[in-house]
Amino acid sequence: MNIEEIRLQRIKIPLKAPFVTSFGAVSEKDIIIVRAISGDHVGYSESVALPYPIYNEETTGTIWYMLENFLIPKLLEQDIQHPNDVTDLFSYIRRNNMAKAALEMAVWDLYSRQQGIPLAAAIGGQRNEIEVGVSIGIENYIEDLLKKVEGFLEDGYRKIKVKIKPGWDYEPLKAIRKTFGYQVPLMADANSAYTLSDTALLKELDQFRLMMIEQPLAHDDIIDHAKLQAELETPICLDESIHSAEDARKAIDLNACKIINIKVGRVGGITESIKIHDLCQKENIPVWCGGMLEAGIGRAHNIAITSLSNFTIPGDTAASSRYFQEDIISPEVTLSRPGFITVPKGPGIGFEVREDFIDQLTVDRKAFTKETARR
Ligand code: OSB
Ligand code: MG
Repeated sequence: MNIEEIRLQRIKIPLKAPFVTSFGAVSEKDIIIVRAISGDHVGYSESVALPYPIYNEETTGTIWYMLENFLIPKLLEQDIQHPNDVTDLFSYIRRNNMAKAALEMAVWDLYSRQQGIPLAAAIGGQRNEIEVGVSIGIENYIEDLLKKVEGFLEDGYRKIKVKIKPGWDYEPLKAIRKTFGYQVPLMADANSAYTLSDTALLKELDQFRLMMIEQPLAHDDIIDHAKLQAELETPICLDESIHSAEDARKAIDLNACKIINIKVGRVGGITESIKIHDLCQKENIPVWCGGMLEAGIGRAHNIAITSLSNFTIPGDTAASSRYFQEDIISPEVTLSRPGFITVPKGPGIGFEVREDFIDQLTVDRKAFTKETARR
């Protein structure tokens, strides 16, 4: 692939409103834009970690450190033939999946641009448009939540996901069902806020006939989720617990979940995401694409991965305007019709990157070549 240079550019971009979950609030995205350069071609990605280690152990700062000290030197050390090779190159490094993915995704974008085809086509995606939902954070008042649900339903979003935590679970879900009925595709995401001792309460939620409950138990658990799934009618979807195809295999084997949320960053890249996708397809486990409040470049990658055939449940990839005043790509991501986003037809991620706007948001940058990367 002849990758000559990797450039990192760290930007901060405020969210329109703080996003609140059971693990804390985020009011600004802190992102590393990665460019993989070969001749006239540039592949782009963005890091998806939060600024603090509250969703997983990584942060934007740890990603920069891993990229600079280990991942970029390793990648530039030899020439790779195909983006699939990146996963093997990085396999000697434990975890740090979001750091690995940040580089691997840029290589995949570069590869598809070198081939002159859309990223979606390069990974085997079939869809021309993807079906999407929206994730709503924890609100202070049920009235505020209902207003948001109403607005997103008007936009046509095909799945409403609400964040829950102890004390904000039964009542908000009941209010949504009472106000909008049982036809609304509704799910809850607990981000690990419960334990098996909450089983009785979680069983109470069965009455709301949720599409699924996402990650009710510990971020590193599979076993207790299997115990809980045996007690619940509501399907469990795992997010935080799945870091690899091997994790997915074990979770499916133990009946710890009936659905899996794939986040490319969390599992270390596009190649591993495809592996999980294919395994789940074989095992009749539907998947959907999760989100990390991505700006446009990450959002474009999410659109591409969702074009794969077993992404049969609407993902969390909402329009840019749901998160940001202005996005770093052009055009920004919009719904092409209610509840759907068109998969772009241009090469790579298929959106123009707004270099000027990214420069305005920049707080740090560094370039690496074969010569300068080696320590
Ligand atoms: O658990 O899916 C999650 C955001 C940040 C960290 C974790 C999660 C989320 C979301 C929002 O639910 C998804 C999105 O809209 O990007
Ligand atoms: Mg989640």
